[in-house]
Amino acid sequence: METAISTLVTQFKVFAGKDGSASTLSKDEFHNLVTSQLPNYVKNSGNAGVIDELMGSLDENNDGELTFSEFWQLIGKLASKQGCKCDLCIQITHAKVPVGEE
Ligand SMILES: [Ca+2]
Ligand SMILES: [Ca+2]
Repeated sequence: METAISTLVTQFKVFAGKDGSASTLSKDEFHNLVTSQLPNYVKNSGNAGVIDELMGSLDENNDGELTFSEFWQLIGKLASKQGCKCDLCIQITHAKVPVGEE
């Protein structure tokens, strides 16, 4: 379980560290993360604006940046929406945001 979560945290940090604040995702960084890590999500929607909408729905405080806990909601949504029963998704669905990532 800790391995799966730390993989996600690592991925988040790789993308978040590209510009601006290293602990939050800007719109461009979020775009890069989604298109490279979740290509099917974008492809299936058939809508280029889907990433912007998605970012808007996750950005709870509307500051244009996603913190790890804001981003985490997306992972939880994807895991539950797809009803995936792989170990990772089950762990994610039941996991809490790791303390100290805020
Ligand atoms: Ca950043
Ligand atoms: Ca935010």
